[in-house]
Formats: sequence, C-alpha cells, structure tokens
Amino acid sequence: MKQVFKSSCSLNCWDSCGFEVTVEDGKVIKVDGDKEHPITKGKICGRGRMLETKTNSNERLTAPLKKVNGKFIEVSWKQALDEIADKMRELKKNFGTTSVLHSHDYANNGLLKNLDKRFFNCYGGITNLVGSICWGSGIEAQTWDFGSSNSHAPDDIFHSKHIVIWGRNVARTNMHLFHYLQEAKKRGTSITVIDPIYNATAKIADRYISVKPGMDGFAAIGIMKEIINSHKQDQHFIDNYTVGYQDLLSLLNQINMDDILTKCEISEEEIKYLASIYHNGPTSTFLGLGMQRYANGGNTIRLIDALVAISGNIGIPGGGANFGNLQVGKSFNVDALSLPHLQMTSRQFSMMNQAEGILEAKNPEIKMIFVTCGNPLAQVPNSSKVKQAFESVDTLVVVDHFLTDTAELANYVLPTTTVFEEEDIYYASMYHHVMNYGAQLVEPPGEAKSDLWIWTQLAERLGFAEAFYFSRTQFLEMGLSHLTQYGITLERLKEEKRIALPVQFVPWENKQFLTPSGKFEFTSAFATEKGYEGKPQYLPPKESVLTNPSLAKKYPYQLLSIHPLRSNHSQHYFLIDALKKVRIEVSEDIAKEKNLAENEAVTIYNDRGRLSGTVKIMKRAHPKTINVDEGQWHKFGGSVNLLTPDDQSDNGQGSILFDCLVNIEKTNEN
Ligand SMILES: Nc1nc2c(c(=O)[nH]1)N[C@H]1C(S)=C(S)[C@@H](COP(=O)(O)OP(=O)(O)OC[C@H]3O[C@@H](n4cnc5c(=O)[nH]c(N)nc54)[C@H](O)[C@@H]3O)O[C@H]1N2
Ligand SMILES: Nc1nc2c(c(=O)[nH]1)N[C@H]1C(S)=C(S)[C@@H](COP(=O)(O)OP(=O)(O)OC[C@H]3O[C@@H](n4cnc5c(=O)[nH]c(N)nc54)[C@H](O)[C@@H]3O)O[C@H]1N2
Ligand code: SF4
Ligand SMILES: [Mo]
Repeated sequence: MKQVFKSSCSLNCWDSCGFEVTVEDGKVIKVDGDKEHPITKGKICGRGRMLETKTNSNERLTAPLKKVNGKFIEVSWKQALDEIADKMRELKKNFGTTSVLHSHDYANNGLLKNLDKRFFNCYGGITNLVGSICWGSGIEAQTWDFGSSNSHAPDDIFHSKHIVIWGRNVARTNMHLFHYLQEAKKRGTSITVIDPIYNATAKIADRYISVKPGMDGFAAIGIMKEIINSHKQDQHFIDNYTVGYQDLLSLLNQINMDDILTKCEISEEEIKYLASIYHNGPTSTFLGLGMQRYANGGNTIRLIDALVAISGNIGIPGGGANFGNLQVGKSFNVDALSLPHLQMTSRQFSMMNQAEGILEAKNPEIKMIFVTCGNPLAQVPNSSKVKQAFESVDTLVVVDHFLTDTAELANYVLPTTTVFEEEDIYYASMYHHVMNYGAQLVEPPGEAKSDLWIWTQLAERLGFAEAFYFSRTQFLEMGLSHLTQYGITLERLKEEKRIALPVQFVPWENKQFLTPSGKFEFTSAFATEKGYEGKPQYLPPKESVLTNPSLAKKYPYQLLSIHPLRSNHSQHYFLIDALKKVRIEVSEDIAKEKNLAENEAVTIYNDRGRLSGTVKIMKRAHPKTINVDEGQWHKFGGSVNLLTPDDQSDNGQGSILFDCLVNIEKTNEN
C-alpha cells in the first residue's frame, strides 16, 4: 500500500525544504515537494529528490567495517563498539580525552545531530574544531557589526525597490530565493548581481557587475565614497544608531577612486550605479559566501555591512544585509542537548587547518579521530595534507552512509541512517525561519543504525549511560524547551509538521543591536576584545598580484571552487555518471591566451597540488578566472581542494578557499 508522509530535506542548504515522501511496502519510492510548506511551496531540487536514491542505493553501508591488513572486513556492532570503547577508555587513562578529535561539518540539519557534543562532553571534553570552512568569516564579521547575523523573512523582499545579489549563486544554491527574485522582478523590483561569474542568476538580473575576485570590500569603499560625496548618506541613522563613523570616514579619505577602479577592475559608471541603488532604497542585499572565502573575507563583509548601514538600509522593511539567519538556530535549546558544563577539558583546532593541528599536536598527540557528518578528505582545503594527517593517527572512526574518500582511510566505518530512517526536527540558520518535522518512515537497511544509537551504545560502554537514558521524544522536547512559552511543542509540530519560529522578520527594526554598545559598530568592540583591529580597514586578498606579485607571475589565474549544481558538496557525485569527471572552467581570455578548446584535456597546478580535467569555457566570466566545482571524489579525478590553501581568514573564523592562484597547461604538455 502506498502512503504519503510529510517530511523534510536534511541536506546542508539555504532552503530547508518541506517534502512529501511516498512509502510503499516499507520502502521510500518517491520524494516530492510539499505544496503546503509556507516557504518552499512544493518546489524541491534534484539533490533533495535523490535522497530516495541515496536511501535505497546498493552502495549503502549496511554493516560495521574494520580494516584488517589494509582490507575492510565486516564485523559485528558488538565487536566494533567494544573495540572503539576500549580504545577510548585507554586513551583517556594514558593521554587524556583531548587525544581524541571530532572532525565534522554540518551535513545533516537535524536538531538531534547536536547530541554528538553531549557524547564528547560526557566523555570529558575532546579536541574540537572551531571556525567554519563554510561561512565563518561572514558570521564573525556580522557579529562584530550587528552582534549577530540575522536575515529578513523571505516575504519581506517584496518591500524592496532594489535587490543586490552579492556573491551568492542563488539560482544554483538557494532555489527558493530565486523564485522570490523572479516574483519581485515581475512586481517591478530591480535586481543587480555582483559576481565574477556570469551565472544563471545574473541572466535574470537588470544589471550584472563583474568584479575582480576578492576585491569587493574595496568596491564597497568606492560606493560609500560616492554616496557620501553626494551627501546621500542616512545621517540620522549614522548619528543615532552607530559608533565609529569617523573611523570609517578616515578610511574612505585615505583611498582614492582611481585606485579602486583599477584594482577592482570595475568602471566608474558601475560604482555610480550601485551608489544610486543603495541611496534610493529600500534596497535588500543578499550576501553569499563567495567573497568571504578570501584572506580579507571578514573585512569584506564588514565593508559591505557598512555600505548597507550608511545608505539607511538597516532595520527597515525591504532592506537588510542578509547573510546568515542565526536567530533560527538560537530558537532551540541546544545546550540542553549538548551539556557544555560537563566538559572537563578541551582543546581547539581551527576547522580550516585541522590537518596541521593533527600533525603538530603535542601533549597529547591526536590518537583517535571520529568523523561524523563530514567528508574532510574531499571538503577540507589542502587535501594532501588532510590525507597525511588522517593517516597519521592510530584510530580513525568514520560514521557515514557510504564509503567516501574519508571512510576509505578509516580503521572502523560505522553505517548510519538517512533522514527517512530516523525521527528529527530540521531547520537551517541560513535563510527562512520555518522548522520541519520528519518522522521515521522506513527501517534502515541491514544493520545501519542512527548516530544517536551509536552514541548511546558507546556511552553505556564508557560509563555514562545515564546521559543517554532518554527517548527521541524526550530529546526533541529538550531541544524545543525554549519554545513552549510561544505555544510551540513537539505535539503541535507533529500535528502541523511545519511551524514558523518566533524570529524578527525585519531584524534590527528597533535599532537595538546585540553589540557591546547596543549600536551598529563601524568600529567593533568585539574585535578589539579578541585582539583584532576594531576599526574598519581595507585588506587585500592573500594570493594576489597586489600582495604577492612573484607568486602571481608564476600562477597568474584565480581559482574559484564554487558549489556544484547537482550535488550537495561530495554527496551526489557517485550517483550521477555525468558528474564522475573533473571539469575545469576557464574564462574566455584564458582560453584565448592558452589556446584552449572546449573539452580539451588540461591540468591546473600550484605549489600545493595538481588537478587534471577537461575544459569548459565560461561566457563573460571575469578575466583570469578559473572555476572547478567543489565536491569531486578523489577516485573520479580528484577534489579541487588538492590546490586550495588551508589558512584562516582575517578574523580567524573562516576559510580562504577562493584565495588561490594557479597556472594551467594542456595535459599532454607534461
Ligand atoms: N546546488 C547546491 N546548492 C547548495 C550547496 C551545494 O553543495 N550544491 N551547498 C549549500 C551550502 S553548505 C552553502 S554554504 C551554500 C553556498 O551558497 P553560495 O553562497 O551561493 O556559495 P558558492 O557556491 O560558494 O557561490 C558563491 C558565489 O560567489 C561568487 N564569488 C566567488 N568569489 C567572489 C568574489 O570575490 N566576489 C563576488 N562578488 N562573488 C564571488 C561565485 O562566483 C559564486 O557565484 O549553498 C548551499 N546550497
Ligand atoms: N574548495 C571548496 N571546498 C569547500 C567548499 C567550497 O565552496 N569550495 N564549501 C565548503 C562548505 S560551504 C561546506 S558546508 C563544506 C561541506 O563539507 P562536508 O559536510 O564535509 O561535505 P559533504 O560532501 O556534504 O559530506 C558530508 C558527509 O556526511 C555524510 N552524512 C550525511 N548525513 C549524515 C548523518 O546524519 N550522519 C553522519 N554520520 N553522516 C552523515 C554524507 O554521507 C557525506 O559523506 O565543504 C566546504 N568545502
Ligand atoms: S537540497 Fe536544498 S533546495 Fe534541494 S530539496 Fe534540499 S533543502 Fe531544498
Ligand atoms: Mo556550507
């Protein structure tokens, strides 16, 4: 018998879509969009739809694996868990609990995925990763400026006169914002896209502005100069609700417009156009992750925030510097799930250069790594170093659905459940504010078990079983406990399936900011507290002709590695034959300069690594720009992260993935 259930996408994505899932004879047979979902309204992408394929795939891991003499053999859960727990007990006694590292990303948006922290805190506190390869620079920057990173509700876009899409590949990565853009355009709102790649969003824009990668902060300075020179700034907002405006003015005065135009490779007319859009608002800005993936990434976001602020677009309907939407995640009681007070000790490595952390660790060395919800070998910058680091430890445990590049390296691989095989609540702190309920719809294949079951079994063996003596229902209720005051309960969510969280639809409308001064801070007290420069400044990218001309001579092209259309990071490549190859996209001028034809075999390289693939020519891309979509598996040609740098951005919290120079040659020239 066929039955249709409401469920949710679990993938790490802006959109957090509502699903309708058809189940027949205990098997998921179809995933569709839920037309009744208030934001996602029945539309979903192929990545979400393919969660059915992933769930039913013959390549699913269905039994625990142990590597013996270089080969995986299937073992019982009892054996795998006993051996892992014995090791953890031994490590705790001999080296302390920080000899264990938890390497993870955010591959599943389930609320109960936070129980990993509960497990490691109860164990005593381990070596954690801090910062975020994904959005760390931007989140930190907005925390300095506003006190948090909050976005306007999706519907608020209809109050905008102009929309600026700045470094966000909306048509590809944030499909529901794309639908809102199409509707807003019909209603007469103008759309401007600022991006070095002429992407599908640019195609629907009224105006496309190409900027030299990594130079957006400098361009924002130019736009601010233009606004202030023509006395179009919002002086009332500046005088009453900001601190540090004089510091901003002195920065603007130090920089001359010609320098901006030359270095950003942007025209004076474009700067003037952008200035007119900003002061003739309401103008909403949708910042993507693109321009914060540089050594100057945090500062770039700060300068764009400053532009949005001086032009009077903060705290008004139709305005906003929309980047993350942290107010969504803050609605939940994550501390009740993760029990931070039980952590006895801890050590922090940067997520970006976790490999170096592992290789250099002393007192104690890293003896064991646990990987959950991540595939670091493909996704973390500087893959060769990541491989070396993950191979260097005594015990690597990977919990996943599939034998990924990272799982291949493991000593133990533990098979876990997919979204349809466990109950949870799903939300993303990136875009909209509606949470989705997802019931368990089918049984997992073979012996696959949920992450929660794995933590519970290990907790029993390690002597803190009582911390996991709760049902899923009880854990979900713990996570929702801050919301009962708004009448939001698990019971109601199970009934209604989607509930809007109590967030501000127009953030900062009351002009009360969460910074130390309570104002918008051009000069940040949080930054100063942490030992960083608090004043607005201009910083260049790291691998650029401006900062390292000799490197730029050797490696003249800028390598971007944006998110793939049909895969969520590395998660779909192995399911789609057409994706099992490396495509190296080059701008038209590079094709001409190097005499490259479509589909020709080429290799890109720098001091960190090499990657071979075939040419695709990008129409209208910024000169000297190359792109290789991220996420490729090493066995299908290799991850672009073989070439990317593992440094941290200017505020210490983000990656500099796109701050990467390379050269290119025809493959047969080697
Ligand atoms: N299809 C698909 N969708 C996804 C994901 C996926 O893997 N696949 N992943 C999800 C996740 S985890 C995230 S974090 C989001 C990310 O969503 P996006 O923010 O859209 O991330 P990117 O793919 O990095 O694309 C960023 C855009 O920035 C541009 N860019 C690069 N450098 C610069 C620059 O210096 N200046 C400017 N102005 N633009 C620049 C790129 O050309 C690209 O168009 O997407 C989510 N959605
Ligand atoms: N060069 C380059 N690198 C990038 C980026 C880029 O733009 N360019 N983008 C960065 C960004 S924005 C992000 S967010 C990261 C993403 O980095 P990752 O999260 O490491 O990437 P994924 O490929 O999504 O890998 C997630 C893995 O978790 C598994 N998984 C899914 N659900 C569960 C679950 O419930 N439990 C467990 N145990 N495992 C699960 C999946 O099967 C998959 O193997 O990549 C970053 N890396
Ligand atoms: S991957 Fe994103 S857009 Fe696609 S179905 Fe999932 S949440 Fe929706
Ligand atoms: Mo991300």
